[in-house]
Amino acid sequence: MSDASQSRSSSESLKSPSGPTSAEAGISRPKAIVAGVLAGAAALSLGELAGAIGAPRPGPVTAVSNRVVDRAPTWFVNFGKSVFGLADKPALLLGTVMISLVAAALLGLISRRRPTIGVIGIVVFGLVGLLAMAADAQAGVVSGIIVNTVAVTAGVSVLLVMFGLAASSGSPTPGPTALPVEASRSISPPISPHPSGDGEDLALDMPTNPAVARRSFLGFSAVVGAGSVLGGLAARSLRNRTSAGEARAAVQIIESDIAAKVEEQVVVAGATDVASTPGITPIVVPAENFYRIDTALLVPQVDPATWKLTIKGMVDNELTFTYDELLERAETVEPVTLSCVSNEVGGGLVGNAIWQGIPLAELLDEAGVQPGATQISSRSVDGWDCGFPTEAAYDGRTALVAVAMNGEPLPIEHGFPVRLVVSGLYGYVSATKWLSEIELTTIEDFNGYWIPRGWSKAGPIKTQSRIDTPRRFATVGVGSPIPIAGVAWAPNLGITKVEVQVDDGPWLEATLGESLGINAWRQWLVSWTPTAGDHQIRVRATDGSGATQTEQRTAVAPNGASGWHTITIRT
Ligand SMILES: Nc1nc2c(c(=O)[nH]1)N[C@H]1C(S)=C(S)[C@@H](COP(=O)(O)O)O[C@H]1N2
Ligand SMILES: [Mo]
Repeated sequence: MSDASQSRSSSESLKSPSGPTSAEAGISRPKAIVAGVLAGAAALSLGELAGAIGAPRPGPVTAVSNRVVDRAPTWFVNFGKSVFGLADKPALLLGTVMISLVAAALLGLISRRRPTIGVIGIVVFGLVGLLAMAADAQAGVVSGIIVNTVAVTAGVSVLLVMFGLAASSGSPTPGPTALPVEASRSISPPISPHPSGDGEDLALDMPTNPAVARRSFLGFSAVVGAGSVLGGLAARSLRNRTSAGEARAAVQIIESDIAAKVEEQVVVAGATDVASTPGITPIVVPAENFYRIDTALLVPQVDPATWKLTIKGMVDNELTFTYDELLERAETVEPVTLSCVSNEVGGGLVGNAIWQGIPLAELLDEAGVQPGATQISSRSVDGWDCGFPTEAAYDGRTALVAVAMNGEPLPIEHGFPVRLVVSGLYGYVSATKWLSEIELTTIEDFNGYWIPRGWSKAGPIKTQSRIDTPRRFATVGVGSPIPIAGVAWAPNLGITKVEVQVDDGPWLEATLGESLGINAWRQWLVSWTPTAGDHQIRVRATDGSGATQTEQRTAVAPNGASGWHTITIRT
């Protein structure tokens, strides 16, 4: 073992502060960076893959991104939304990957003479991933340990192999004192002894010919790089191969007389002149066109066979319901217009659909709501939550534990298997998708997810109207009448009047489309003959309480935008 002792002493001398050659002894900076990045990429990729196999759970990237969303200051989240809009989720995931890879590059760089630092760094990354997954309602400690062990193992292996190859291939600017063989020993961590008796320094058989080693480094880099990208893509498609999709396809929604009657009303409403206006939004928005808003980076895949809804908190009897029990009782069918508090005046984060389910009050009564339970909080399988006054379940409005949207089982993005729909309340206080829990509490004792993030505790939907056609800045012909048309909504109150004003002209009363009830939006139409020049068109609605929507413009935060939708058109 004279070889081994020699190598030990040589690496000792290289590490000693007195040896000026030690600074040059590590592998080159570019190679250290490449090794770091690829170690990071391999770790992330295999981690995501491990998370996606079996039950699709969040991997480290998703879990860390989730924690970022949870913890980030409001301004950061708002900034992300304003820059990326509805692409904010892919942007966040990509950002997490990019930051991780930059950190991995730095790690490669600082550990270029001491791979042990790199190994420790990767383990620290793994711990961050583990903490993030442990805190994730859909991941948990066990899958966190498995997934991050896989990720760390992959990252460490790639780092060590690449450092070994880089060291054997020598530094690109080899100084007279930095002999490749010494360099290779100096950067290697104390792991299992080499079988050929090359000392404790190298774990793997590295090519000793520098040219061969250089080619191996490049080849290995290409393989790891391509493998990581493929692994990431595979993880994604595994997740998209939705496990809940098959279960959903097998679901049978009750086709009751009520459902048939509503369907008939929809057909009648869709056949009017108002509804036939080109460019107007359909009175019932197909699920695939319905806006989607939630914090879920990974749409929860809920298996309805094991899913349960629990009603707990300030109730006499805690109750649980299976999906089949709820399906059997889901006989109430109601058109309800759902709106996001973030919907700008004239915006598209609003839609009307036919919801089918069980009145919330019916289930609450079985549990027995205790006096003093002033708030109904609800939670989804991924931990998101919200709350609204208990009153809203009992004041006669439509408040459903819903299993179907437009006659079909809830689409996965819209909450399969079960969600809440409460007429007249913005989604962020009421419309929990992937519902798992309803907990009776008090107004004082609970704040939903968005409340500490700067949104109002009470979230009644503001009466609003929107011009769908003509589009803003459209050019229209002079002299022949054109339709001005759109939708207006005041869920739980209904729309009684819509008026349109062109420039400083008189308010023209619109013809209203068929009503699907006070919870549904109403289509409206005005015919107007353009004169030459630019024109401003605005709209305002009056709701069932007789109140006309205010002209005063407010921002979406903290409790919804107000003001009249106004567009400019040209001739
Ligand atoms: N689980 C869960 N449910 C949720 C949310 C969420 O982030 N997570 N967002 C709410 C918000 S803010 C809105 S506006 C509605 C949107 O429902 P939709 O995506 O079906 O249109 O869902 C609500 N339910
Ligand atoms: Mo929302």
